[in-house]
Amino acid sequence: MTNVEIFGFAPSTYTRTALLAAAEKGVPHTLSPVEFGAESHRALHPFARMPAMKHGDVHLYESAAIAVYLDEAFDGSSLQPAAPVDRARMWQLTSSAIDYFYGPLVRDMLGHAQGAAAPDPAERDRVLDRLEAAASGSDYLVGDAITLADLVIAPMVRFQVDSAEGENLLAKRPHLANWLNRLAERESFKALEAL
Ligand SMILES: N[C@@H](CCC(=O)N[C@@H](CS)C(=O)NCC(=O)O)C(=O)O
Repeated sequence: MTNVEIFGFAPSTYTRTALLAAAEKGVPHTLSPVEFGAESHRALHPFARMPAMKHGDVHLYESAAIAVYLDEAFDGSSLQPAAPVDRARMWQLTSSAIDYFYGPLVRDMLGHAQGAAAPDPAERDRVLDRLEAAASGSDYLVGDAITLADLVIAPMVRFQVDSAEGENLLAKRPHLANWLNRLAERESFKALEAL
C-alpha cells in the first residue's frame, strides 16, 4: 500500500483535520510542508491553501474531502454516522464550521496579529455557545462516537482556547471543556501534540 502524504503546515487547523482523520483510521501517513504560494503549492492546491493529499494516483484538496476519502477508502470504525439525520447534522456542523466558525475562532485572530481590526468577541461567543449546546447530551458533537465534525471543529476551538483568554471561555462552557478533554485523550490528538 502506498503511503498517504498530507501537505500543509502542522499549526494549520484544516491540515490538522486531515492528520486527525488519517490517525483515527490508523492510516500510515506523512506530513510534508508546502512552499507557500509557489507553483509547486498551486500544483497541489489550485487556490494555494492547505491541506492537500496524495495517495498513489489519488490527489485531493479540501480538508473535508480528504477526511471523507480517508474514512471510506480505509478499514476501521466509520467517522460518519449511519443514520441519515445524524449524518446530515454532522455535515450541518462541518459546513457551519467552514463558513461561520473558522472566521471568529481562527482567521480573525490571525488577521489581528498582522494588523487587522480586533476580532469581535460577540461573534466568537455566538460560535462557542452553539458548540456548547452541540456538546451537551452526548460524548461527541453528533452522538457518542467521534465523527468528521469533531475532527474539523476541535482544532479551531483548540486554537481559540490556546489564546490568552482561552481558559475563561471554557470555564463558562463545561460541556465544551469536557468534549475537548475527551478528545485530548485520543491517540490521534496526542499525535498532534508531538508535531
Ligand atoms: N476550505 C478549505 C480551507 C483551507 C484553508 O483556508 N486553510 C488555511 C490554513 S488552516 C490556509 O491555507 N490559509 C492560507 C491562506 O488563507 O492564504 C479546507 O477545508 O481545506
